Amino acid sequence: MASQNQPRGAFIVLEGADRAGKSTQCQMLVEHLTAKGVAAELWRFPDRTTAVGKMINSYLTSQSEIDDAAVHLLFSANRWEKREELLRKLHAGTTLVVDRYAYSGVAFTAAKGLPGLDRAWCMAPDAGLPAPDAVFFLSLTVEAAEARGGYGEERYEKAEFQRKVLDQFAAMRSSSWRMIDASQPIDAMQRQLREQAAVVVARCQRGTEAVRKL
Ligand code: Z5A
Ligand code: MG
Repeated sequence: MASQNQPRGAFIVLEGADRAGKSTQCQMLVEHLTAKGVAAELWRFPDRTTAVGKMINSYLTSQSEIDDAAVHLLFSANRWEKREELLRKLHAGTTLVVDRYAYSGVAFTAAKGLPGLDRAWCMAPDAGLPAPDAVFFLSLTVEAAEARGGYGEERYEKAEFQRKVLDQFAAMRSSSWRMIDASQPIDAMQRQLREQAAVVVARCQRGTEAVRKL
């Protein structure tokens, strides 16, 4: 394992409201970084390609029912199963731009308001996972998200539930999160992200940053 004093890739997470443009912005950011000569990859959670991810996909698309606690643990397991590869990539110098991470995990389960599944319980299984070097939170109201052609067909894509998810994100928000106003045009958001991502990438390339843990 590389020491903390070696240059490495940056671990950048985009979180935020549904339809805020996370996938659009992640894709654009990776293309931009690559064009600038920065080794960069786009990752997303859930990663629906793994065996665990396939169970999650089946749940999200309502093809299967899974107990709420159990599916929460599956979302977390989906991150744990990618942990080694994630660290290997970072230490090999690849910047990872990640579409959703553990914060979505906590927000979506805690928003269910189920007895015993409070935020502290929801955060526990992710403790020890690599922590991102930066979290960019794309902020958008439910009304604005609905104006973008409405929500999709998946399990959580309903306005009332999305309001609860946004409340959970707000309760988790830390001063280190960078807030991006997602009601702006796509290009304006991307400009902000590029500027802020460049700082994080440069910091990690200097080799002074250890990968922290959640
Ligand atoms: N989940 C969980 O429960 N637990 C976990 O641990 C994790 C996730 C990690 C995965 O959904 C679901 O799993 C999610 C949380 C839960 N459930 N929900 N709901 P996903 O990430 O696969 O969802 P998605 O299909 O990618 O949708 P999204 O993330 O909500 O959308 P987005 O990525 O933020 O937006 P987009 O796809 O880039 O753009 C949406 C539309 O808006 C599209 O037509 C764009 O062209 C348009 N758009 C984008 N930006 C703009 C701007 N700036 N202006 C106007 N229009 C725009
Ligand atoms: Mg998306």
